[in-house]
Amino acid sequence: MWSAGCDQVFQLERPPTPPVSEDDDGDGVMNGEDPCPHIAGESRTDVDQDGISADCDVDDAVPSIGRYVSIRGGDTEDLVRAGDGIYRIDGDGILLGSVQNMTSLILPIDSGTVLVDLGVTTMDNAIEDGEGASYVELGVFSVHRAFTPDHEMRGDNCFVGRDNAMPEPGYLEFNEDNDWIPTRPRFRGPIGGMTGVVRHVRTPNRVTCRWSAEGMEDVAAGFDVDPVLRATTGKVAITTDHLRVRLDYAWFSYQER
Ligand SMILES: [Ca+2]
Ligand SMILES: [Ca+2]
Ligand SMILES: [Ca+2]
Ligand SMILES: [Ca+2]
Repeated sequence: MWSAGCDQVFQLERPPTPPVSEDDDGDGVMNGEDPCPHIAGESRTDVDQDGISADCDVDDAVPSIGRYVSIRGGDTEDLVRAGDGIYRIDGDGILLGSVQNMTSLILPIDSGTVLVDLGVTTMDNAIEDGEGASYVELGVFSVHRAFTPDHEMRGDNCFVGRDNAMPEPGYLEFNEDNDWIPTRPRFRGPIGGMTGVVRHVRTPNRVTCRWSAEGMEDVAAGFDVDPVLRATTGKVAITTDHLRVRLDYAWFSYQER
């Protein structure tokens, strides 16, 4: 276990990078050849011939870049780690976040057209662990130009969270360029121990987010991007707030500016 600032310890614990010759989704196609390395049995539709199938391409009409981070043994590859949370290797994945603070993984790209799929299991959290937080959240941010430690300039984002004060405590929350959007679908179910996939898509016209968890119906919503913000580009980030998640993989599909 280590905290930000103990990079050296983390490096020592890091095993060799998993080869592209592994088959993480078990569909018989090795990661390096797989048009969606995290989705088994995806469609083979690939209109723009960029090697990314339509099922995980941010735009299958325009060539995109696909980047798969298989977080085996805690390896986050080129994702930048930030915040006070704990990163701990847990089997093949990484435990990201802490119940006290906010933790982030940041992909420093310059794009306004981004798809992010995260394979996660929610673990310890400040609500169920009695740490006194009123909510816990897992967030995916895109186009946030700064992502400063004080949480300014967060850009477009969605959160999968839980607020126990509400009758349906689970929620999706959206913010456009850091401004709260009233759309906030709610759902039942625990926040701890859930295994699922967060999909966040940001195009110049729309932001959508979907939470697909085992044992419940998918929850999805979105909002149209304000025209004055359409040309905005920036980084992508994954955050946890008062919550620890086991992160198994991250898939990014995006277009360079
Ligand atoms: Ca595969
Ligand atoms: Ca696949
Ligand atoms: Ca494609
Ligand atoms: Ca594409």
